[in-house]
Amino acid sequence: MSRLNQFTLSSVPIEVKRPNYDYQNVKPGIIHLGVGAFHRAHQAVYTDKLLSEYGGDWGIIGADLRSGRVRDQLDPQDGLYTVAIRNNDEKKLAIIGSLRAECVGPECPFHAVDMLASPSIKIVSLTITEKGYCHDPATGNLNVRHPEIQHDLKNIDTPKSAPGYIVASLKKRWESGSPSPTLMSCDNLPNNGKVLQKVIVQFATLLDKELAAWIKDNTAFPCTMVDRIVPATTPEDKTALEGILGLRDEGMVSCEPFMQWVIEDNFCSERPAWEKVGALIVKDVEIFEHMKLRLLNGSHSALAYCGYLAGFETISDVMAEPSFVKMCEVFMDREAGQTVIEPEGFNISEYKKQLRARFSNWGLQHRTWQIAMDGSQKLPQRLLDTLRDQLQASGNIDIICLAVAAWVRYVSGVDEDGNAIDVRDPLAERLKALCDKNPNDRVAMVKDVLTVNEVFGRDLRHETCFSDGVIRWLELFDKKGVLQSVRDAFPA
Ligand code: NAI
Ligand code: CS2
Repeated sequence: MSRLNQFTLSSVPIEVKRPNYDYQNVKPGIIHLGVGAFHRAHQAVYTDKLLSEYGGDWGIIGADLRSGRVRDQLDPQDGLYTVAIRNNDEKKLAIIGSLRAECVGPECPFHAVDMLASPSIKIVSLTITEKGYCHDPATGNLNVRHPEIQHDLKNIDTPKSAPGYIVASLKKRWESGSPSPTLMSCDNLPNNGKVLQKVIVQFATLLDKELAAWIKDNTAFPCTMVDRIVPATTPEDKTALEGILGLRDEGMVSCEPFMQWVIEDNFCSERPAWEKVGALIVKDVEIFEHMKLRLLNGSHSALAYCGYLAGFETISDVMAEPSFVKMCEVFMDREAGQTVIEPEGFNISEYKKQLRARFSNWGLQHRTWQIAMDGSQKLPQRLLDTLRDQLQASGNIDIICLAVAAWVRYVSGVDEDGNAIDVRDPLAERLKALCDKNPNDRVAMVKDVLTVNEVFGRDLRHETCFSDGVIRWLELFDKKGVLQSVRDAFPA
C-alpha cells in the first residue's frame, strides 16, 4: 500500500481536508519538544489552520528527546499526517502540513541543541508529559537527584533531559548574543509556564549563575491551558484510515471534535497569531486551568482508576455504567466544582455536561490504562489541590478519597482478579514496595503511601479525614469490589 506523501496527497478523497498552502516551503519558526499524539492533534492543527489562512514563517520542527519513532513515521510522508476527528460514529479527516521536520535528541544531541539555539526559532513549545520536567510534583522544584539532571549538569553539551536541552540551547544563544525564544509549556500542569521557568532557572543556576540571570531577564514562559482528548493511536485506527484514504499513514492521530487553547499573553519574541484561529490570549490562565485540570482531568483520573479496577477497557465503557455517571456528576458539582471559578463568558454547568458527553464519546477508544499512567505526576494537580481547598472549605472530599483509594489499589500492582497490573509511573517500584510492606493492613498501607512527599507533600498525611476516607474505600473494595462499592454509593 502506498504511503501518504507529497506525491500521493492529490489522490486522497475530495472530502478530506488538506494543506492549501505551500507546506514544503514554509520556514520553521517553532520547535516543539515531544511530538506525541497530542501535539499533532492540537498545537500543530491550530498552526496548520493559521498557515492556511494567514501564512507566516511558523512551520514546526518536531524534536523528540526519547526516540525516532515519530520521525520514522513522518519523514517518509514529507511530514504529512491525518487527524481523524471522531464523534461516536461520525468521522472527519484532515491532513496536516505544519510539521516540517523532525530531529531526534538521542541520535544527535549537538544537532538538537543547535536547532533549539537557532535565532530563526522564536517559540520552543513542549508536550513532554508531566514527568518530562524532572520536577517534584508537590513543590514544582527541580529534582536535582533525577539521574538525567545529574548527567546533564556534568555533560551539558550532550544532554538527556528536557531542562538540559533547553538550558544548553539558551547557553548557546547567550554566548552568541542571540535573543531568547519564548518557552511555552503545553502540558497538563498547574501554572505550567511557572513550573517550566522554575526548573529551567534552577538548573541554569547550578550550571552558571550569570546564565541563570540572563534567562530570568530575557526569557518568557507563558502559562497555557490545553484541551483536546487524544487517545494513543492504535493499529486498528491506522487500518481503518487506510481503507478510507487508500494510503498508509503511519503518523495519523485520532481525537474528539472539541479543542481549546488558552495562552497567557507573555512572549519575549514574535508569536503566531493563534487567536485568529480560535485560541484565547489572556492575561491570566489560572481560572481556565483550574476549571480544566480539576473538572476534566480530576474526573478522568477517578474514572480511569475505578474503571480499570472494575474491568472497563475505555472511558466510554465506564460512562455506560450509570453509577459512574452519577459519581462524576457529584464530583463535578460538590467536590471539584466548588473549588473552581467560572471564567467570564463561560457557562460552567454546560461545561460539566459537555465534559460528561465528551467522556461518553465511544468513537474514541480512550483506554483507562493510558489515563492511569503517571498518576504520581498527575494526582497533585488533578485531585490533591482540590482536596486541600475542600479541607479549608466545606470538606466534601469523599470522591477524592475514593479516587485516591482506587489509585493506591492500582499502584499496588494487583487487580481484583489477582492479576498483575502493568503500572507505568516514574515512582511505580517505590509505590509497589510501600504497598507490599503491609498488603493486608489497609491502615498501615495508606499511612506508608501518604509519606511519598513528591505526591502528597508533607501535610496530607496529617489530615485524618482524608486518610480515614481512603482507608474506608480500600476496605470497601476488599469487601465487595470497586464496581459494587460505586453502585452502592451512587445508585443511579
Ligand atoms: P504521547 O505518549 O503520544 O507523547 C509523549 C511525548 O513526550 C513523546 O514525544 C515522548 O517522547 C515525550 N516524552 C515522554 N517522556 C519524556 C521525558 N521524560 N522527557 C522528554 N520527553 C518525554 O502522549 P500525548 O498524548 O502526546 O500527551 C503528551 C502530554 O500532552 C500529556 O502528558 C499532557 O501533558 C498533554 N496533553 C495530552 C492530552 C491528550 O489527550 N493526549 C490532552 C491535553 C494535554
Ligand atoms: C488524560 C488527558 O491521559 C490523561 O491523563 O486525562 O490526557 C486528557 O485526555 C486531556 O487532558 C484532555 O484535554
